[in-house]
Amino acid sequence: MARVLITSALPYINGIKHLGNLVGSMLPADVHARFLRQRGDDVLYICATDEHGTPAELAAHEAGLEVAEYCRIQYQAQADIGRRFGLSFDHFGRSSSPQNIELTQHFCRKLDEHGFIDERTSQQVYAIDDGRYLPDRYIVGTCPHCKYEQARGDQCENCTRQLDPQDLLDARSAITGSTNLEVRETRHLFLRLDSLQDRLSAWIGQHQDWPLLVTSIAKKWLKEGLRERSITRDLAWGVPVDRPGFENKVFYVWFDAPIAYIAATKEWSDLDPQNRDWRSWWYAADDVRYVEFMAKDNVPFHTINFPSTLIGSGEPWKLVDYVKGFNWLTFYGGKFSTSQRRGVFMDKALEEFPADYWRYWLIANAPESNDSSFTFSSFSQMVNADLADNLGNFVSRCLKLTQSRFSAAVPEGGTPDLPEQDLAAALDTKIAAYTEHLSAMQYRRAIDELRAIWTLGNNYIAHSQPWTVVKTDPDRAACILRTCINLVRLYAVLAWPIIPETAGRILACLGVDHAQPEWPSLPAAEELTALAPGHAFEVPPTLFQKIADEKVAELIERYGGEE
Ligand code: B3M
Ligand code: ZN
Repeated sequence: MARVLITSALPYINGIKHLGNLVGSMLPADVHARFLRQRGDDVLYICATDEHGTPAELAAHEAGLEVAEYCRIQYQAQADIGRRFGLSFDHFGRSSSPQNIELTQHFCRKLDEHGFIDERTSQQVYAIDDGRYLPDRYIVGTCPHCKYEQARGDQCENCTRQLDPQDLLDARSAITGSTNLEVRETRHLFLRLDSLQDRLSAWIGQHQDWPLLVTSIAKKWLKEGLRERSITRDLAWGVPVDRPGFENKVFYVWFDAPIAYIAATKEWSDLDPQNRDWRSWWYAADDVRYVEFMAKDNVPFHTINFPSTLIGSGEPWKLVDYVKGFNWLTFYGGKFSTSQRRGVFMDKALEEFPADYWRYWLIANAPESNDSSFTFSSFSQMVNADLADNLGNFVSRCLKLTQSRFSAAVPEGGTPDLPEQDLAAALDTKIAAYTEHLSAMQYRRAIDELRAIWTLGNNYIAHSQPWTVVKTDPDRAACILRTCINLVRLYAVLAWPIIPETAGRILACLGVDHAQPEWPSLPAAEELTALAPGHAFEVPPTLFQKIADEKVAELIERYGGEE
């Protein structure tokens, strides 16, 4: 039994996440956690809300709430929507927890002890009327190069040039529009990534097995040469910097957010004395395999910054063993956008269709080697063909036919013959491939196999025609249907990581373990006899409703997609 620690990138607190956020981190991590638990591994899946930074402050301000209160409400909303999407976190914590404050300060102290922290004076724009320092991207003005009027203090998005706030013409606060700005001297802490470059390169070099997407980003950073990075900010909201002269400063959100993976594990550990000590997962934890899930924009922070924090501490903290990175999911080829409310968000998604419909489409179309595009017609086609026709019809057909020709129990009679042997042989190959792809976190390939496994059942029943055979040879029909009902069980067990709610419902109707069914380990021929004659079942109501073309048109209208 392996011990596997899984984390997914921490969702920002500023509002409910969209499908792009979900497929790039939490959902695939959940599939991995579920699959490994089914195989009997000791899994700990940790996530949390990322609550610091200027976006949280601004969102709270917009909502007319204190930041802490805003975060409390949004945390509840995100925890709730995660539950409703079937995300099986062992703990969903918060980066604003006391545990994270303590650990973040601890890491800074340790880094300092080992000479990896510099204190330096830098210049920062202060908005006199707003009474606060402004982060570079909250200063807007005219680009000196292309004269674009909405350029930000860190970059002009029109000509893409990198800028300093001082470069902008007619600079103003993006928050209040005030032009009453001045440049002030301010002291900050810098993490000496440059001094850690060699150790990081060596460590990245050991991980040739990671997705190319991930290693290429890390190597690009290393090649350009790491520079020291400021890890403190002049803000009121965040983890306080416990150092004389830093009373009004907090840590940069990207310094404390990854540490919150550890802190959230400590939250989990502190909650229940039954839980294993958090240190056993993170500290000198050589028996743990640690896997991270994230979208590509988060990769530098997880392959450069966070490992630097851990290595530079001089303590034996667990470094990630495998980074699963994702490209972008687009909405009709364009960007999903939280600020512009473009695309489908997790709460609205569940108002339209059950979680499993979304989980299935997203995993089947995970942006692994390329970006992938969400469209309602792709979504409806896949739900209709794969879930409603291929899986759903098979389940209800087998069970209804058995109930009407025999009774609501696995029928007795006949013995498996050539068609059953062929079926079992095909299943053995495909289940092995499916298991392999899930282990390797190759989700598109995994779903291709799962779909093919479902098709095997439909071909089998179409060729064996139990509805005709029953009239002349009831024993043979019983054998076919018994095989089919066992296939139904096998399908639900195999689909459980992807569509847990439906899989659980099917297994409940079959009267077998539906909380966390064990992964099949026997040859298919034996798996197909697991439910013995006489075992009672219930016929579930329709598992998946087909999505009609009119509904697709209506969704496009409402969500602003364009075919
Ligand atoms: N909140 C960014 C994101 O969700 C950030 C991830 C933090 S992971 C430590 O894309
Ligand atoms: Zn420009």
